[in-house]
Amino acid sequence: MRWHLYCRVVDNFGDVGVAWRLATGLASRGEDVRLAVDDARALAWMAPGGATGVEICAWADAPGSAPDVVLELFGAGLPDAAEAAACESPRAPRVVNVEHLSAEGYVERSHGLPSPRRTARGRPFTTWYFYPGFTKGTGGLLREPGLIERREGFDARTWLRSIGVETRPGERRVGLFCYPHSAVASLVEALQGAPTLLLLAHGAATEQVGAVLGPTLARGAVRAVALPRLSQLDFDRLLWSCDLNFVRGEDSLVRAIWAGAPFVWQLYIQDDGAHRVKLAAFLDLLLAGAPADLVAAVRQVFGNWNDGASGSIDAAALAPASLSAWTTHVRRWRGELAGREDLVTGLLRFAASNR
Ligand code: TRH
Repeated sequence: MRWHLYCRVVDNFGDVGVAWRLATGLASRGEDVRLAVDDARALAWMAPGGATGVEICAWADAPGSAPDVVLELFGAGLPDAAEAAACESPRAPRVVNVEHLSAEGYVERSHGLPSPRRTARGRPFTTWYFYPGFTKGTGGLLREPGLIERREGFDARTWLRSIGVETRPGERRVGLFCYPHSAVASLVEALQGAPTLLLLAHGAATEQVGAVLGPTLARGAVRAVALPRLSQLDFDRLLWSCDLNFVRGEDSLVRAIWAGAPFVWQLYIQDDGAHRVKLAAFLDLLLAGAPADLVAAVRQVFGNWNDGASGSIDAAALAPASLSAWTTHVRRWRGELAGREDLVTGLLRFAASNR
């Protein structure tokens, strides 16, 4: 099928990051994909080589050949011409709105529902909600075929050396990808209990840890390395290389789950506090069946890390013994999630149905 994807970059890297994973996921299954994006700058470092089968174009470029499926990403709208084609062309495409990821109950209730709309010229057309999610009644999570196997066969030390990072025996590795105003001073303190290499994602993590540690990027048991912007494939490898990952937003959360190591998730802050509800729903799913002491530790770390710069990170939760129990639990949950249908497979089925 021919797919036209439309992505508007509202903020940060998650919008285009998810759009790119979707586009390449579809293309790798033999689909013909055109990705229209209003700001493609991040793709230059996220996907420097592009991908076979994916054409990137500007937001308002004429649609050209008629698509079978139009994907509106995150409810950010469609260009007028794409909307018009959705109801005026003789063979109207199916329009699917791929929404944000959440563990909240509305996701299962809303997934797959139609939404009647009107074009700029008042013509009616229908879009269909497709909600990514963690449970069976949702659209699932992005997971390429063979991903877990590739992760398990991965040699972290060799890869880190290839990007100029030398590891030391007995040193745990912690990845940090976070928003500005994070509790990095408290985190550096909490990590003092064991030799630690802190691997800093380009941007806010590097800036904040640099301000705390100064130019040596070291204090006590903690040393840090500032990384350049990585391609999306290498960003995954970074997560695979760490014993603990701090991630933010949506896409890196999913990738941290597949990495199979403990992770702490920082949510994109919403003015109305909706991110707190979203966090609570996620923790309920993540921690179902976990031992009580682990539940308490993980809830505390996630909660405090989402309190911004004033958050206080509990050293005991990050101690090796706690991380070991945490790893066991995360891997069990990963196995459960990896047993479900992945998002691209579900989307292909959804797009082909009711046509
Ligand atoms: O950048 P984010 O904070 O994006 C956010 C969220 O998606 C949020 O839900 C959305 O509403 C908001 O943007 C507008 O975090 P996220 O989702 O993890 O996206 C980061 C992307 O950047 C991800 O695809 C991985 C990629 N990345 C790289 O490819 N290389 C890098 O070096 C880094 C640091 C990130």
